[in-house]
Amino acid sequence: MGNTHMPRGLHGLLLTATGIAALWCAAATSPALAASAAEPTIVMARDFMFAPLSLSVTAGSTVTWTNKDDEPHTVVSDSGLFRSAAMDTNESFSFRFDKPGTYHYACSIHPRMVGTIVVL
Ligand SMILES: [Cu+2]
Repeated sequence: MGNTHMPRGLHGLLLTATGIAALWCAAATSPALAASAAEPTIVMARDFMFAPLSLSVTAGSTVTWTNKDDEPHTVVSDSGLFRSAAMDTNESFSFRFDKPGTYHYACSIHPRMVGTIVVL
């Protein structure tokens, strides 16, 4: 009696864990899908570059920039649409793009750091 109950519960747990792992794997192994998913992310990591330099998202997407660099960076739209404060290491800034178009931005501290968001 007690012998059959325990393994059943365990089996269910294992199935759940496997399902989550499979989902996670699918997301991790398809960067193209991840880029167009609900939470597109741009990282500032090194070489004073935004990665990716150009990102395409669908209208209504919220783009998050995360600073993984030791230097502070900002994200400032050329058209004045959005402007972040200075982000220190591991700080983030998010902006929701509702209208299709091409949006150029730069880091106000390092003007050569430029990037583009294309909203489809
Ligand atoms: Cu910068």
